[in-house]
Amino acid sequence: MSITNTINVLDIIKQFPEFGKINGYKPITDGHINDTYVVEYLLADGKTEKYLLQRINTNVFKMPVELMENVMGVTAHLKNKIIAAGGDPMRETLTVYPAKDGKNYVMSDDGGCWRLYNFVDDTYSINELTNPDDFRNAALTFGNFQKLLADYPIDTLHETIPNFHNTPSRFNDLKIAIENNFSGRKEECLPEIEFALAREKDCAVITDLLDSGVMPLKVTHNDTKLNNVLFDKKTNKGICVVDLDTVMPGSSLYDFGDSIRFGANTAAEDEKDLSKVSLSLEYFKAYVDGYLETAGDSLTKEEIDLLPFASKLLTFECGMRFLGDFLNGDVYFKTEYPEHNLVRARTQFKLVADIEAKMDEMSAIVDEIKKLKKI
Ligand code: GN1
Ligand code: MG
Repeated sequence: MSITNTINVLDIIKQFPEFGKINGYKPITDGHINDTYVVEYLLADGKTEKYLLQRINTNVFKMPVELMENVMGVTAHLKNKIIAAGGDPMRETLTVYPAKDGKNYVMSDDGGCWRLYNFVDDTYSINELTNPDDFRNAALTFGNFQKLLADYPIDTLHETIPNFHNTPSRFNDLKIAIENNFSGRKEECLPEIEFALAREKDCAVITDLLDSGVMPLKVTHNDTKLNNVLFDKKTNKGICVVDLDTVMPGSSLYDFGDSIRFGANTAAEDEKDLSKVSLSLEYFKAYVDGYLETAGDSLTKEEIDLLPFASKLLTFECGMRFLGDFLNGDVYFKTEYPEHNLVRARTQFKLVADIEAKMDEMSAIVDEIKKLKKI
């Protein structure tokens, strides 16, 4: 269920500029965190124009004002780069429309924080791949996003969710959730708990390398789900990276691994039939190829060699988060039915097991592409 149940959305819309007569609005249900609406206006010339209204989930993003500061900074930086490259800044990144009072957001009486973006017309997003080319295009787009932000002043970014991809900290959160067992559902997920606890030694691999300075900290997206890329309807190329709430200092491996977790899974994130869940080597290869094409130059040897491991770790981390939320009583991710988080945790862990079995093949693919691209 949406968290927006008491607020009148129209009252919020009216606090943003009047682009025309409000024709109406409707919710978009993609995404597990924020509430999103498409708002349509009728313009004076009879045409219609769409905008994207979002309520930031302040239970998850506890510092929405700082978050919006990040978004403003990052989109301004991207726009400059896009213009310099001869691109279209209204299609290749998001535009925030300030409210009538000049702020980049509107606070509602219930503590909600709302913002208005442009709606990038003639694009689509993909939830389930049907061919490796689309995934390669997504990789090009996410890799390019990282490249464009490589010289962004990293110290000015607020950490919108502290320890977001700190896997040891996520492991600890899971242990606390198991101990608290607030939902009383621990008995329903004993095999999953066992699976997770057996993998503690994997958790610190990336954070240790970052902490020791062996691996560089970069400006990363941190939520590189396939459906966070908009594809152009005409060219079918990825053109715009959306969902900028978690742009923070991080590792390139987080962005790579999270993309594989979602896109290279042969089944949906919440598939109940686990026999359908596996890692597609074909899709993995397509993503490595695209990612190295745009981000390859900026990746270190350690980063490239850890691409297969990162795919496993980010999948494991997400599985732990779903499992923890199931144990906590579904307080973080939106769910559609009581076991939804457990179903999600199971797909992630099945995928982890499959990646473990395919690790050598995945490394061979990375080596092959490295050679081809002379990296
Ligand atoms: C959430 O909102 P959405 O669906 O893009 C989550 C990601 C998870 C993802 C799992 C802020 O992303 O970290 O990987 O669900 N975002 C946040 O599908 O927690
Ligand atoms: Mg998100």
